[in-house]
Amino acid sequence: MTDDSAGVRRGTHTSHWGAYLFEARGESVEVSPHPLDPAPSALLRNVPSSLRHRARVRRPAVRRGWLEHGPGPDARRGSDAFVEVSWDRLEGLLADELARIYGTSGATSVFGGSYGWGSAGRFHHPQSQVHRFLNAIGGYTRSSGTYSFGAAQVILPRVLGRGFDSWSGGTDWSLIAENAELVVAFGGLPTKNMAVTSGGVTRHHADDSPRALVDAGVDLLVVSPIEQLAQIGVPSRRLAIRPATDVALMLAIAHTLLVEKRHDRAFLDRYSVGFDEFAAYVAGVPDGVAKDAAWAAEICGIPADDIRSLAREMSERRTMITMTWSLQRGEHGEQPPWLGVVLAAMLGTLGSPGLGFGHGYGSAANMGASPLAVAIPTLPQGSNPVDAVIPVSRIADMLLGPGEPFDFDGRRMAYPDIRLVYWCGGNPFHHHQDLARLASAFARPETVVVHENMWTATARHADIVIPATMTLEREDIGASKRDPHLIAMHRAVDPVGEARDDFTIFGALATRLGAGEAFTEGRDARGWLRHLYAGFRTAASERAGIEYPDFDEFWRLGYVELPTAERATFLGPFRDDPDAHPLRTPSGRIEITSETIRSFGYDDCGPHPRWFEPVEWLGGELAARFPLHLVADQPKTRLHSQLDTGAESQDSKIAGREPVRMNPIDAAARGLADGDVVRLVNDVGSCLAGLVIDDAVRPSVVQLATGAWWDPIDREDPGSMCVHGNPNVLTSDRPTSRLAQSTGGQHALVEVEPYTGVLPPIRAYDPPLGAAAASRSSPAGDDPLQ
Ligand code: PGD
Repeated sequence: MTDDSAGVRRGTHTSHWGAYLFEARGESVEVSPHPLDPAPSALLRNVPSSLRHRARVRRPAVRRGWLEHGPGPDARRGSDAFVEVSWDRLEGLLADELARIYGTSGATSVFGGSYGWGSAGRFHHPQSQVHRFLNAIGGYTRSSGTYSFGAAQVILPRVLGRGFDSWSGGTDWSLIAENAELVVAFGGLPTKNMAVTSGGVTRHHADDSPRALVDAGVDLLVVSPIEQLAQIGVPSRRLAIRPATDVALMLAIAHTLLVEKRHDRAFLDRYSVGFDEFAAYVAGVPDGVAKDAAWAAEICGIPADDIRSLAREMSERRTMITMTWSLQRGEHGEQPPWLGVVLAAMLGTLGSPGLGFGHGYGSAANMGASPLAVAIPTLPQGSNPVDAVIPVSRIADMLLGPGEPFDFDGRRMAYPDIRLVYWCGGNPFHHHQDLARLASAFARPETVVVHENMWTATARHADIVIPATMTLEREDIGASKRDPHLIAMHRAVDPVGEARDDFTIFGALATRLGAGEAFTEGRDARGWLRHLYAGFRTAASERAGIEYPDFDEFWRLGYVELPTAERATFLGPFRDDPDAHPLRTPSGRIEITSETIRSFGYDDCGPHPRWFEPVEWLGGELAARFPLHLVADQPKTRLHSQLDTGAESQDSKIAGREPVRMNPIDAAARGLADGDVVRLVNDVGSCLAGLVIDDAVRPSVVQLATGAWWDPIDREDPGSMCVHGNPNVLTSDRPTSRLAQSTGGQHALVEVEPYTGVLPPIRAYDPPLGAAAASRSSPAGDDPLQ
């Protein structure tokens, strides 16, 4: 970090989408890729253009209705005006309200699940901060799992044992390149997702990873309704599958392997349990329906001969099966990863270097990267005395149905009665499904508190909005599992308006509530960075024998390198010796049929992988009215909804709307032209979007990424049309199954029609009434109601 005589401040920084250098002159900041990064992400462009955007939350703000009438359920959340208040008044109001709720309703009535990616720094990590704070003042109802891979997080530990999640143990890309002849990529390898990872990427390899496979002579077969690799010039074959039908295809592959005796019986006998019951199901014994190639062809739209040839090819060549997380983000999302494991077991390749199965390739940058030999620093969160937990995507069910029973991974539980919702570093009005329903759920609590950088739809739905700094306005340490650098995140600029760090805010609140020492442990932010770095340095020395420079030197250097451990093979130790390294399943083996899941008695999951017909798919009844399958995937021009305000995201919009891609055949059938503004509609809701005609998208499929900020045309009617293009007004809030209760947000059936009305303005980035006026003219703390 340097400050020159002309007042130019230079330093290093990082984000979920990459490390970078900055140069700050007064209020203006320029960023450039970090020299460590050979292929930096274009998402960096979003940073400087968002820093002083009008959407920033500049001052503490309280919703007018809450201030005037006190806490309580209120349907005006989302459309009400705000009143800006001084920090002192805000802290007083919030501390009193927290004391009241904890005193009258108890810690279980506080929902602090607060899901979201927030920012990349390890100390100012918003979720860690809010959890540590709530633990310090009495605890909270938490959430379990993620929107990224929540179904896999429940099913994989049932099939492969505790400890197997979708972040752990992935086989190294280089081992795949060295060992595989064929990669069958269910969901493909969308490199746009490989530009990001939670905590940051310092050496992007996104396009290179699939290219390196091809260069090594590996054949890539992409199974996806949307072409991906051809667009970046990587040769591959593609099966343009009907969305949400991969399970049928995989079952038919299993059928061919079975009837042609191409499955590895010895492997199955030694390493798995429950194959025979699954095989009987595939053969059609219990239901009279053989899951053969002809059966699957009708469902997934791939010719039966192609399915049979693929099964034969997979059994004859050294095959790696990869699967994106997106496949489990749909109805019955537990089935694809379970079946992926079963197919690799049938091929006898699970646990072989570079072969077998891998989940999450094409979903995040660090999948397939080598693990680190040292642990990265993280902020301890303390312990939570409250047991209450919900599956993360059941937030609307919980708020709408206190006391209602629900199932979750074998447990029968009841939703707690939530009085206060506390969110820090997430945007549920981006990430949740059926946003109109979510809005009605957010009307129920007595108080909603949100820390935000920006006036997102979530901030608008709060009663108390706390302006949080963005990372360039504070110091931190950036690091991610499986990324080879620890980055000093220098401060570039002073905070916008009166924004404060989440840590400072929580520290002040904790002090008012008598838990200041428990929360801060007597350290300020810099003290915590020194403390976390010292812990990392000691552990690296003691456990890995690596001597790192002291904090001051690290801070001066801007980064240190992190060594990688031996390249990993998923399930390698288990394959080498299943008795010495049994899986932590009841049988110690791969559970192709799970007696545990059978014992739960669910009719929508188990006891082995199966085809469940979804409600929303092109072969179902609903398709008669809504004949296009919407794939609502991750955006290419931003991370989730973050920095939708930025240049890279804004440049992709069409007439200010999020682009929706459609095959030319479907566009012609509807008389639509490239660049038209169109309306997507179904029974859940409707939105506008800007049309891109693109034959990379399969006929009858449209693709609209998540993350355009929700912008209902009538703020008082959350069910009204979103004028901007947020697909979560169209997705249903149906869980994957009673097992994982995860999100199915990737898919919805829709119709697309021309939009011929006058184009409504985009108001998503305008601060709400009260906040906007005050941020322009009123001095800090000018509170008309004080
Ligand atoms: P982000 O846009 O990353 O989305 O959902 P998530 O809530 O993580 O939200 C992070 C928020 O944190 C932003 O509003 C940002 O301004 C704020 N923030 C950033 N830094 C700070 C900070 O330092 N302090 C505070 N207080 N706030 C900060 C992502 C989720 O969406 C995920 S992970 C997935 S995989 C899901 N994907 C889909 C999908 O495929 N399809 C649909 N339909 N829906 C999805 N939703 C899910």
